[in-house]
This record gives sequence, structure tokens and C-alpha cells, in this order.
Amino acid sequence: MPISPPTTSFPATFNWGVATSAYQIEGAAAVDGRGPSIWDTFTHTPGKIIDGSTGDVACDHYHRYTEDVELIASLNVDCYRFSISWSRVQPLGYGAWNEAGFDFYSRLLDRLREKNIAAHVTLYHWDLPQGLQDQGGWLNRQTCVHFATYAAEVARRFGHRVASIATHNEPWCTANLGYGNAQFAPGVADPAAAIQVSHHLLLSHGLAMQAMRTIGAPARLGIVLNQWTATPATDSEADQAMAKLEYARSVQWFMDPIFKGRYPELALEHMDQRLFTVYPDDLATICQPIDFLGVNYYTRAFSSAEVPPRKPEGKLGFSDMGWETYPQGLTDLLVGLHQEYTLPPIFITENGMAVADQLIDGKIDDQARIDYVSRHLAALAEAMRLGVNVQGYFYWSLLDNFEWNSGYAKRFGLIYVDYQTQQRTLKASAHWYRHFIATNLLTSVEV
Ligand code: IFM
Repeated sequence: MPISPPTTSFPATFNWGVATSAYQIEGAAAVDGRGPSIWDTFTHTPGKIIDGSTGDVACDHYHRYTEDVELIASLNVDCYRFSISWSRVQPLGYGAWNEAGFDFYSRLLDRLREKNIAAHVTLYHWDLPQGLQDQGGWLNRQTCVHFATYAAEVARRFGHRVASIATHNEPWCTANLGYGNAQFAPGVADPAAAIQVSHHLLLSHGLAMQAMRTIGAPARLGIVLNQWTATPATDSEADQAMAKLEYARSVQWFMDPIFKGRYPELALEHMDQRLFTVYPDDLATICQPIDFLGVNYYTRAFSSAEVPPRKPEGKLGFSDMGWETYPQGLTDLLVGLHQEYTLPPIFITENGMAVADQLIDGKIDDQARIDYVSRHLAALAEAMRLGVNVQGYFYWSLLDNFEWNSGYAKRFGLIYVDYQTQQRTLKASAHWYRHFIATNLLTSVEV
């Protein structure tokens, strides 16, 4: 689909932002009373992280937040998405609050306000307090109750100072990578546990929504889901069935309970439901109005029943993560969601590309990232033209940072970080993004 310049623009009210998360950038792991989280435990366990690194220092954002807010402002964006480290504000995940932890976020919000940048907060970006993990973590239903208490406290303190609060970031990852295949903390490999955890995450979302609503703060409340379309590798029946099941297990598994109050039949048919405990009122708790839906989109799923599975051709190439660049999937996904559900406004809360960036003569010429973002923005504009109500886009990520089990080896930032010196350098993509936001015009790209 050719897009001809200069006709592709976004509404003047559209929100442009950048995103980060606490464990990936803050560092200061044992500073000012922060308690350990499951990611501290996981990264300090030999063999879990590809380069053996931890988030102990990361981008040292905890100490450099003022400089980082200056950088955010220099990009011309009007909003910033970040997460709160639960164990920084409540070291055990239950019991006493840590005022020094809340003070940090309060100072960050002050700096953002000075720059006129709206704050979009996520409560849970994968860093469960270790104190709760010691009691069973997300397999323990009681964790949902603790999460709701934490959510209400954040809403009470900050709900009038932030634009939005999302309960969870990508619960699919928490459940499937944390409990299904052990790639992420807490490192459990038990697919049945992953399903139970996914239910508890949804339940905790519902309980947190209820608890935050009682506070009555003006912040918009919602959830962030990572989503993709699933393309059958061929038109064989087996590939088509596999693609449908993949979509049911990943996208509909979270969307259906939230928007329809039930789990998708197809996914239920393909699992042993005896291993899954759902109390009678749980789905009613999960299914309640949200003010926005955050969608994180990076690539599509490619479903092949063959052994070994077919791989996508990758017409537009692959990122440094090995993920196919497939912008059409963003249009298809959003239009599909719009047709299937009655949705609140959508924010693209993450989209971005890992590139093996090289700092040469003080510059990073990341044309591949510029190309990736332009194509995805064109795909987004197309979904909006087709009637999907999208109100904002956040590039992932502001800075290169700790990319979970890939350590510091993968760079997603618009801003390059030298981890030895903590020097930040704007990449070509950062200059491009700033210019794009100022002009609101996309140059010609093929989706
Ligand atoms: O870095 C992550 C982020 O924490 C969650 N969404 C995907 C990003 C890239 O892998």
C-alpha cells in the first residue's frame, strides 16, 4: 500500500510519547529502602541472562531522572509512559509503604509537569516483590488482593497527577514466559501454572480497577496487552487451525474476559480445564469498563504445523531480536479488534525495533529503526482511516535498556546509552521522531 506524501497526518490531538519500565532503566536496586523483586532474584541466578548482567544499575535513571526528563522533552513528545517498581514503594508487596520510594516518583512527576509532559503509569511491568513470590507469587490468589491494595494506594497518591494508570503490562508475558517456559522471572516451566497465573493476573486487574474506581481520581484506568495477528504459513487446514488457536490463546484469552466476561471457547477446548481454578464471580470482576486499552505491537505470529515449522519470508526484514517487520499486522490487528469488541480508545503503548546500533564518530545512524517506525505509523494511520479510535503512540523505548533475558545486548532506544559512562546520545531516529512530531507528516513508505 503506497502512502503518498504529504497526505498522511494524525489528528492534532493525537498523543506522541516514549515508554520505559522501572526494572529496565532505574537501577538503584538496593537504594532508599527498595525491596528485592523477582527480577533481582532471577538476574542474580547464574545462567538466566544471556550476558550475565543484572538491572542493579541499568541506565541509572533513579539518579539521572532529571537529565532523562530533559531528553524526553527534547524529543517534542507530549507524554511519557513508565512503570512503578512495586517493591520500591512497598518493599514486601504487602504491609508498610516506603515513603522514599513514593518520593522518587513524586519528583519524577514534578519534573514531567514542569515540561508539560503527561505521565502514563503502569503498575506492574513484571517486577513482583520477592516478598510476595515467597508466598507463592501469582499462583497464590491472595497476590491479587495485595495488588489491588497497591493499585489503590498509587491512585490515591498520584491519580490526580497522571493522565492514565494501566494495571498490567503484557500479562501474556508474565504468565507464559515467567511460568510457561521459564525464560523470565520467576523462571517456572509449567504450562498449567501459566494458565492459572494468567487468570490471577486478569483477576488482579479486575480487583485493582474496582479499588482504583473507589478513589475517584481523574486518571484514565486500563490495561496494556501485547498482541499480534496470527498468519497461517500456508492455506492448509492444519496451518489455518493453528493460527486460529494461536490467536485465541494469546489475544482473545485476555480480551474476551475483559470485554465479554468469558474465556474463548476454542482455547478452553484445547486445554485441561481441571488444572484451572476460576471462582464463580471472577469473570464478572474481570469484565468491567476500562477507559483505555493499551496495545503493544512488534510483529505477527506465523503459524506452521509442519516439522520443522515454515518461517516467514520477511519481505521487510527482521529486527535484532529476530522478529519479522510486518507493519500490515498492526492494521489487521486493530481493525480485527475493532470489529470483534466494543472498545474504549486505544493507545499504542509500545512499538519499536531492536537494532545492533553502532556509535561511530559520536553518531548512531539507525535508518532501519526510522524505516520501521515510519511503516508502523503508516499502518496505524490506515487503521484509523478504517475507523479504529486510536489516541496515542508511544515508541519503545526512550533509552537503550535492560532487555530482560537478553541483558544489554539488544538496543531498542531512540537514545543510545553507553553503559560504562552512562552517557546518552540521541540516535538519528530520535532526531527523526522529533521532526516527525513537529511536522505531523509521514514521508512516502510502503506498509
Ligand atoms: O522491553 C520489552 C518491554 O519490557 C515489554 N514489551 C516488549 C519490549 C521489547 O522486548
